[in-house]
Amino acid sequence: MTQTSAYRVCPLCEAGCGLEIKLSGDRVEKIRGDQDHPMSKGFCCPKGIALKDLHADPDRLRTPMIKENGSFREAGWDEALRLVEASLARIREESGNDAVALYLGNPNTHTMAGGLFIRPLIKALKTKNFYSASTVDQMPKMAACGWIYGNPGRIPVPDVDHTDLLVVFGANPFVSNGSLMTAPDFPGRVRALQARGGQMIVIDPAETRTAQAADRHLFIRPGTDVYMLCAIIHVLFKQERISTGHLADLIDPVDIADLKDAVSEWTPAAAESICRVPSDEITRLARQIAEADKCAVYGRMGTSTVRHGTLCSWLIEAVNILTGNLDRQGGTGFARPAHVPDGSIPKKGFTIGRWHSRVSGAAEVAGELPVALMAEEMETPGEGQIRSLITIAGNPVVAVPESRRLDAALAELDFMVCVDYYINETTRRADVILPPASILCHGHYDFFFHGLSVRNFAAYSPPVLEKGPAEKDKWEIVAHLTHIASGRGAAADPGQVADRILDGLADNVIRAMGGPEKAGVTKDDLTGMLSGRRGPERILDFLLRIGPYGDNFGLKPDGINFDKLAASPHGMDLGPLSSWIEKALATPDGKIHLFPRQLRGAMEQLSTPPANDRPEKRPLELIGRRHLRTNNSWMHNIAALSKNNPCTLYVHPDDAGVLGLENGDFAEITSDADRICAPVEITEQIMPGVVSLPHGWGHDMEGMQMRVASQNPGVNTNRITPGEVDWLSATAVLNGIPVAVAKS
Ligand SMILES: Nc1nc2c(c(=O)[nH]1)N[C@H]1C(S)=C(S)[C@@H](COP(=O)(O)OP(=O)(O)OC[C@H]3O[C@@H](n4cnc5c(=O)[nH]c(N)nc54)[C@H](O)[C@@H]3O)O[C@H]1N2
Ligand SMILES: Nc1nc2c(c(=O)[nH]1)N[C@H]1C(S)=C(S)[C@@H](COP(=O)(O)OP(=O)(O)OC[C@H]3O[C@@H](n4cnc5c(=O)[nH]c(N)nc54)[C@H](O)[C@@H]3O)O[C@H]1N2
Ligand code: SF4
Ligand SMILES: [Mo]
Repeated sequence: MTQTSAYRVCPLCEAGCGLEIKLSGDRVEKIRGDQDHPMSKGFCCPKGIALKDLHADPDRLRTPMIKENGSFREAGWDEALRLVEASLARIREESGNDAVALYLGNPNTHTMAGGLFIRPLIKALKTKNFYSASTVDQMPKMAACGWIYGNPGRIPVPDVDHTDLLVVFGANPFVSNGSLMTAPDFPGRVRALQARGGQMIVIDPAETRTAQAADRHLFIRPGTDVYMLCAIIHVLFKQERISTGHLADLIDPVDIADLKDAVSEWTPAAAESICRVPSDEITRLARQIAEADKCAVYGRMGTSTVRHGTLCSWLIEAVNILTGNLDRQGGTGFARPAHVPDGSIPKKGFTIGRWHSRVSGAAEVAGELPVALMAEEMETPGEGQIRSLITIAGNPVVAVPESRRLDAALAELDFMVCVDYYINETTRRADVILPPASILCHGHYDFFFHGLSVRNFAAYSPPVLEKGPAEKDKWEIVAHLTHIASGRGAAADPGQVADRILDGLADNVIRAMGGPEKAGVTKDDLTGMLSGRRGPERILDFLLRIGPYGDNFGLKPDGINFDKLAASPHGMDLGPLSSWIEKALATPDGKIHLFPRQLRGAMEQLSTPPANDRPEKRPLELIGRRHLRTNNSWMHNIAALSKNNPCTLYVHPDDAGVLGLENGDFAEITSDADRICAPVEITEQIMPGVVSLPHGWGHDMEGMQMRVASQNPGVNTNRITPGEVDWLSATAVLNGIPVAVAKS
């Protein structure tokens, strides 16, 4: 049979590597990095290669499943969707719209369905109970950027390819391949930075692969970056190193003065006593940041999912702003994605707390409530109690704190429907599972990550293989759920949801042009010019045409549109990040809000933790870690990835000595939430007083159907994560959990 090559962007992580997929007919022979992809240039990781195995995995669901008498049976789409319709209608009728909750997992951000079709579903559900993986992840950064720049989607990325000094707080891009930063082959980019005389400095309680490649690594006690960042800003002020440069006119001088006051107590010595980073190292780092011609400070999970995650995320932006590195080549900048027209983000600013969670009164942030508090909303009787859950591409039983409690709450729900590939820890609780077609059968465009790219770039990947006649595209399933939620019913045509999205976009454009008469075109004229199949592709064509590089429906013939993008199998390079802060800002006054009023109270309350805040009962602090061959919880069913990928507890030799632990011993790890056991790995790659355990494990729950994963189940670290929340951004504290460790 003749061999062909297809090209596709990998949707597994934010790096978005180009892949070359070798096919014999419709059989996938081999996957490797696409040498001609302008961003990844042939780089890919073992997970991208394993898309072949994911496609072939016999445990991956091919048809909807319905639970009957406690076990799943295969069902047709009509039957499954009708059951969803009847069940949701009954629950909403009896208990109101808030009784139906929605949880969205991480892979939604990696699909066209997630980029375009989720919003109509949320609108149709009319529920306050909307949750996602964002509140166990990046919401602190979104909230901080929302307040500073006016919109939670306006997140600057480090210009890794041009910087002289990259300072990384709490991220491990050598393993995660980058987050809120699309930079495929991050190790290669760092090598290039070092080759041009630049440096990378890493601040992390673990000596990660990123730390090992760094020019300097500073161990820091978990959860204390906020104090170190305050001390860095303290030094910048003290040594008169504030230099906002081209940003000066955009910043209120009062904000600068107030920030100076706010950090006045936080000397490097004061920070050292909490962070355990030597004060002269803090001073030296502050000076280096100030003296570097181009510097980018970047933070991720280790500065988000911690006690003061929102403050940390804000202070990192503040350092970049105060040194004039924001919106500057080699500093940090806003990507300018091809599908987001300039001016389409309203200059409204960002507010939280438009509603509150029923039980704990947590403020809504970017439309979401804290997923760490979802269980209590299920458990607590009364009006608004969650009786039903829809999950799309998520595994909250593994991803979310107090996971046993959440699992028990799921078992009590009246009805649960999951859109997912597997019967896993979460979906085993479902009444109906709706599986999308294989990843290789979907078209792809990175609606989220092109906006977080270290270089402007666009790629559309057509489906590599045709889906089967009885399979559904991801967007079709979400559109069916939207029809169900809006009362149009399970049988309604999913394409209508796509048409309605397009109609809304065209309406907006015509309105912005002063109405059809003034514009000289109608919305039908515009939509009539579109290309691509009905569904996300046509919507993408519309957005590309009105976007910053677009053909403007023919007015700019050199501009791009869907056909041009689709004719570029390796994607289109749209150039380096460039300065466009004035257009990018979405604050009502068009300024940078350096010291947002929403954060002032929290800054005032930032008190020194007591000197001995490690209670005897819980003398160690637990953090997480990622492994190159994992993708949160769901790639452990691929044999090629589950090899050499152990779920062990890292313990420093000093602590192991005190605890009498040896390599391979089983340790009991106890927190205020629960107790779990894991094998010990003694290593100097973790600082004394800190232990680490990866997340995404615990595949031994009854009723799962993931045969490979269940053979090497590991343990779910979130069983011992308490439900602590950083209220400013609704986000869970996942790192720095006080624990006791003992030989089991
Ligand atoms: N291989 C692989 N890649 C992935 C994923 C995966 O599961 N596996 N998941 C993807 C997802 S969903 C995301 S969000 C990204 C995350 O991407 P990253 O944030 O780059 O990945 P993490 O490994 O979580 O890195 C967090 C780092 O913070 C450190 N840390 C913990 N606590 C603290 C602290 O208090 N202060 C400081 N300074 N550091 C701290 C940890 O030791 C760790 O090295 O990765 C993505 N990529
Ligand atoms: N302790 C601790 N907990 C953590 C973290 C940590 O660092 N430490 N990291 C947190 C982070 S950053 C994240 S993002 C969350 C992840 O939390 P989740 O997103 O809830 O969990 P995942 O493990 O990513 O599960 C994704 C699910 O989607 C399914 N799936 C994959 N692709 C698709 C698709 O295209 N469509 C559909 N419908 N389903 C699909 C998979 O089978 C899997 O069931 O975990 C968080 N939890
Ligand atoms: S680094 Fe991320 S995008 Fe690239 S191949 Fe691996 S999983 Fe896919
Ligand atoms: Mo994440």
